[in-house]
Amino acid sequence: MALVKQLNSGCPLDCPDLCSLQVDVTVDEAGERVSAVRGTGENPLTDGFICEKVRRFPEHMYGADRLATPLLRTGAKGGAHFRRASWDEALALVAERLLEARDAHGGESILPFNYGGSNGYLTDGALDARLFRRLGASRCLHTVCAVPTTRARLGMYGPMPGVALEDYASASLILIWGCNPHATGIHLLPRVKAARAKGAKLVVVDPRRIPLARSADLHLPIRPGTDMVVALAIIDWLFSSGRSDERFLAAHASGRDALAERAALWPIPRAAAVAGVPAVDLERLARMYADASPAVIRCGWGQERNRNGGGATAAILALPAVAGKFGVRGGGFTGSNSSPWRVDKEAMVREPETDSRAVNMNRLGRALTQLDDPPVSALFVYNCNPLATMPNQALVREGLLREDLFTVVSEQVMTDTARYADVVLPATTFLEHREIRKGYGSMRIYDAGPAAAPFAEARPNYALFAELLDRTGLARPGEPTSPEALATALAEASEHGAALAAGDFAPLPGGATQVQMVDAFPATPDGRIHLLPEALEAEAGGLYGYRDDPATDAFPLSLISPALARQVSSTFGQLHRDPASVQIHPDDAAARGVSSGDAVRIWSALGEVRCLAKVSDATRPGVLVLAKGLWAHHTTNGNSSNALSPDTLADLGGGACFNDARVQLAQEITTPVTPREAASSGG
Ligand SMILES: Nc1nc2c(c(=O)[nH]1)N[C@H]1C(S)=C(S)[C@@H](COP(=O)(O)OP(=O)(O)OC[C@H]3O[C@@H](n4cnc5c(=O)[nH]c(N)nc54)[C@H](O)[C@@H]3O)O[C@H]1N2
Ligand SMILES: Nc1nc2c(c(=O)[nH]1)N[C@H]1C(S)=C(S)[C@@H](COP(=O)(O)OP(=O)(O)OC[C@H]3O[C@@H](n4cnc5c(=O)[nH]c(N)nc54)[C@H](O)[C@@H]3O)O[C@H]1N2
Ligand SMILES: [Mo]
Repeated sequence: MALVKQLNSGCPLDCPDLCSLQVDVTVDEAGERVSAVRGTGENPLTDGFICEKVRRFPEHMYGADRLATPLLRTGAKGGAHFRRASWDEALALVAERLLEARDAHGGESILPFNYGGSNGYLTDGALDARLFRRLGASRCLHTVCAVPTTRARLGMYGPMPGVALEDYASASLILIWGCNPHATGIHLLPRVKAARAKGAKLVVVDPRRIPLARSADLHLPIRPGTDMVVALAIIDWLFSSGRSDERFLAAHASGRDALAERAALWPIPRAAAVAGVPAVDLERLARMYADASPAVIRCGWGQERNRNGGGATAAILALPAVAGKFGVRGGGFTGSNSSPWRVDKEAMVREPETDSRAVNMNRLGRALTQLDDPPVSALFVYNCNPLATMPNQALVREGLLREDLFTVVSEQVMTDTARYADVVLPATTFLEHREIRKGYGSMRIYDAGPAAAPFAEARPNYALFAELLDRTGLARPGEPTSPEALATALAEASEHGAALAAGDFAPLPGGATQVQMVDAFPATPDGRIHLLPEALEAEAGGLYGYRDDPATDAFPLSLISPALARQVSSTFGQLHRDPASVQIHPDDAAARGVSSGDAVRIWSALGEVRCLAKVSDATRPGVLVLAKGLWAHHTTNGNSSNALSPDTLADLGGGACFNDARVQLAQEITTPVTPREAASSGG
């Protein structure tokens, strides 16, 4: 095995940080292969260290589950019996079935289903959009993640950059709210550590004792879905104790009085009772926040995934305006998507958006089983593993089992979703194709060519969709189709095209570490901060209106499903085989006679999960924790936390309610095995 080259690249996986990478490529009898992936200093934020997951990326590329050739279904739906096929045969079939669906039932009978698999510009929302728009397909609304948080942030501040993660080192109070950087964005951690070494205080608002909470000055383990009233109570305290920054509000904000009025419904004792935390702790948080400067809020995603998620995020993002925390390095907020790159993808698509039927992706199960006029007859999944990651898993599975549904899955590995496909098409990874990507925590952008040859017959999405445009007769001469032409079109049309063309981890024009209200300003139409934007008020049917806990006597426990450190959503789940455990508080475990290691079942009206129990006081009483992104092989009955996640929607943006499940848990009843049976079944 000889090392042939070392190349620079960037990680496009769905994570805020955007690591700069160096990749070793070696050659042996199997051909050219990536043998090692490590961090570099090219992106100063990620500064030479990367997560365990991506260091193991060669195992994802060359492991037993990697897809080598196109596959056609031979057995029953979902049985994963396939035969190999040539690209020519597979693409001819897919093109024929897409046209047949359109001609027989109308374009809307086709549903493209995609998300941020790898968050790249060239592999998502480019030629795929051109193809599906020209087919008149239903539109997939990309609501699964960060939509309530984005709606709130844009409505209040417009696309104003967030506090750069590097600048956390300058803060004297860091408030981590609904975010777990140890699992989901590790490059914030050295900055938190640096700030603390200089005496900064750390506060965590999270139902769980996440790793950062162990050393925090204050941890508020609130009930899931109560963030809105917690933030409103702090706002009320700031107003009523004379700690609001009235000069700042008068100069820069609208909606001050309306916000104060809504917050006045939530004095600290009332909010604390609803959130299930001591009122003294909530008041301590309000006081610490008022006293500290620079004070920064890292507002994550955990608080958005419930019925109150949009209003919760809006109330959290109102805090720095009310308390006057902007205008200093290390002061302000960082939201779910903090780098407002203005990149015009339409220049690549070259086909206007249609007004065809919109399908909220959080309701895939309903779309496949309940939509008519026309029903979905062709489903095309790429950059996504919906059976593992979308709510109401039983309904998604029921849909995928429909005999009259033609399902195409373009994938890198044999995922749970791919097992239900009629046609599986092998896709390249980011190290095998060109990709352009921005960070959503890192204020940088990069453009990297392929590091190694594609594995076996895998093809990049841009090649797949260019070929399908040709085969369906929907291609037009002179349009950009190659990655080079797409990249040029993107750079030429974009406001930030120069940075894009510069490629190598170029910073946001204006700098990678802009100070809010000094270098970066609200980018709303009137340049002001809107504390109660009319559009959000209308959409939420009353912003900041708290919707009660949906728990019932039958289903009294909350189930939340946070990220794992070892996976990115479901990506890499094929590399882990150990059984999943649900975390349960000792009080809840004792009431049910459950001990660590016991087999348990968790159920609701939607479904059931069978897995192991882990008794731990890292979660609060009444709250169960079962990770997101699990695969069928991680649980005893093949269901994941999404078998229990409702397909109800958040108050803004049609967002997902993964952290709003209400369930019951009991020991799994297994028929006791008698010693005689055990002896005779041996061997
Ligand atoms: N390793 C890894 N990295 C990732 C990902 C991954 O899956 N794995 N996913 C990427 C993606 S797609 C995203 S969106 C981000 C997500 O990044 P994070 O938001 O950090 O991830 P989560 O684990 O979903 O949620 C964060 C925390 O919210 C808490 N939480 C749950 N419900 C509530 C609530 O009602 N209120 C409050 N205050 N907290 C609550 C959870 O206990 C959890 O600790 O991470 C990205 N990075
Ligand atoms: N219970 C619960 N469920 C959740 C969440 C939660 O908090 N709780 N979080 C939600 C969130 S935040 C998110 S973002 C979603 C993510 O859910 P998904 O969007 O389904 O993301 P992944 O599970 O990472 O799956 C992405 C797939 O795309 C494939 N892929 C990557 N690059 C390419 C490519 O270039 N071409 C093709 N064809 N395929 C590619 C990968 O192999 C992988 O299988 O999960 C959601 N699901
Ligand atoms: Mo996400």
